[in-house]
Amino acid sequence: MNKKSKQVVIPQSWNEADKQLTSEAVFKQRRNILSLLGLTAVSTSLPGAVQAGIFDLFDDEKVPVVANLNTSINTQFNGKDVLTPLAKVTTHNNFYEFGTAKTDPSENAKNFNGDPWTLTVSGLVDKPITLGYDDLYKIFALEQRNYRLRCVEAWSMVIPWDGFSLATLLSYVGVNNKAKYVAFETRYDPEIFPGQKNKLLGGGIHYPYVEGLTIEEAMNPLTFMAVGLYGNKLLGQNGAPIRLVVPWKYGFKSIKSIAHIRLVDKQPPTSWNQLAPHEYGFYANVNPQVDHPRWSQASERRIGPGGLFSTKRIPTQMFNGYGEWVADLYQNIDLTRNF
Ligand SMILES: Nc1nc2c(c(=O)[nH]1)N[C@H]1C(S)=C(S)[C@@H](COP(=O)(O)O)O[C@H]1N2
Ligand SMILES: [Mo]
Repeated sequence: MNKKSKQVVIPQSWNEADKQLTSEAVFKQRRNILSLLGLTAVSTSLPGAVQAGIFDLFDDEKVPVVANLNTSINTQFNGKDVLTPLAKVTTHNNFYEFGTAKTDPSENAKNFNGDPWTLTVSGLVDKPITLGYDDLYKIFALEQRNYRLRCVEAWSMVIPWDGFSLATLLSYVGVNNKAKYVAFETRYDPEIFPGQKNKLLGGGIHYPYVEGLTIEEAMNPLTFMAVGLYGNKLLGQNGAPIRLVVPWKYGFKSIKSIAHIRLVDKQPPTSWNQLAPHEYGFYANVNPQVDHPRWSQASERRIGPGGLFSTKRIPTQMFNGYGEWVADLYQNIDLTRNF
């Protein structure tokens, strides 16, 4: 694909000039692309992210995929943010079980799609459950939400996730009132995840990767279990078949490829906190006022079609811009000490 058509097909706000590209030629070109996909018009039955993102799929000359998950758009989260191209969402990843370089997960997860799978939900619940791979897509209605993902390393993306709220799952199993925290654990299987048996590849983390939330955080309507993105099942590198997404916290809280969820009465250990407690706390709320000991958290780079260094830094927002939903949770907490 030549440079010109690339510019044409990628809607983006990081390049103001591209906003002017609304000529008839551009329109015709879009129509041609759509008819190649068997879509003569931008169908309203397609998830919005796919409508907006369908052109992005041509970035890096990736073969486009049409949404196959039965998902409905939650328009509450369709803000002004420009979606990160699928090609970037699936090739710039942190998933240390597959290696620490950003391209390791996409390269090393090629044969991993999460099938077969077992997810257990147990502990202080009324009705513990074990879900199989197929259950993950049918037990609850799927919805699509565009969320900002802010990594503690000061880069960010905007990703249309498909899934259901964690509160829906927790309500389904029934939360015992002794439950104060929710503990999450990634599947432990060194045959699938080479980083779990090779210390260097795995970045020194003690596996399985574990994470946790307070019960109030877990029940917050923003807290999401993703089984897909851009309308398709998650690829291995993004945490197939099911991962957590907590958009107001640094990305490392959004644990991938979850095998166990346990409701507990004590604060559970979390992997990055275990590795470097002075750098990564339990809360890990996005906070431009509390710097990482080794870098500023005041701003970030939003990854665009051109990759990490193609964009200017933008200011980081308190709670990643989700304060209206979550600020209440932290009213009596000193966020400098509880970082
Ligand atoms: N099991 C597991 N989950 C993980 C990680 C990991 O290394 N292992 N990395 C985290 C980090 S640091 C980030 S920023 C996000 C990245 O998600 P993405 O690659 O799908 O964008 O996943 C998080 N979940
Ligand atoms: Mo991260």
